[in-house]
Amino acid sequence: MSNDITFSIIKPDALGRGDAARILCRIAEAGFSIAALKMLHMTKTQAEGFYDVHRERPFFPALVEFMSSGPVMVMVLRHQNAVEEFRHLVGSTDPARAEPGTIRAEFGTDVRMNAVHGSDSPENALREASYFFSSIEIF
Ligand code: FUP
Repeated sequence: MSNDITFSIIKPDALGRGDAARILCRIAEAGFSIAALKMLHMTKTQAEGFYDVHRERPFFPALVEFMSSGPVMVMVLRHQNAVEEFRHLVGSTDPARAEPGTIRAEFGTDVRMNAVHGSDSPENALREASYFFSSIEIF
């Protein structure tokens, strides 16, 4: 399995505050290149599909509500060992526990409104990238 791509979302909290450009800068400075990028506003059904693995979790309804509450930026990023490198850059799920200097520590509010998504495995990176992009849209 190729491990040179990961999938990310700049979530509605960060986009709504106008932090997207600064987050993209942080991503570029960390050496990631953008293989695909677009802005969209997910429907509830699309957000439910994206987070299908969390369907039984108690936080699922609020997560879907939040992720469909405003526009997001979805992107595919390239880097050697992309999934792991990006999760280091993003930090822990809860911004209060995220390491200083990580994107979530700087831009996240709480465990739900945590500014960015990053895939947790190469398999999920491919699945998530293909949820939003066709193969001819990934460079
Ligand atoms: P992460 O891989 O760090 O994005 O975290 P998870 O896969 O565990 O969770 C996915 C998303 O569910 C998080 F980004 C935010 C949301 N979530 C909550 O809203 N509440 C929780 O208690 C845990 C996760």
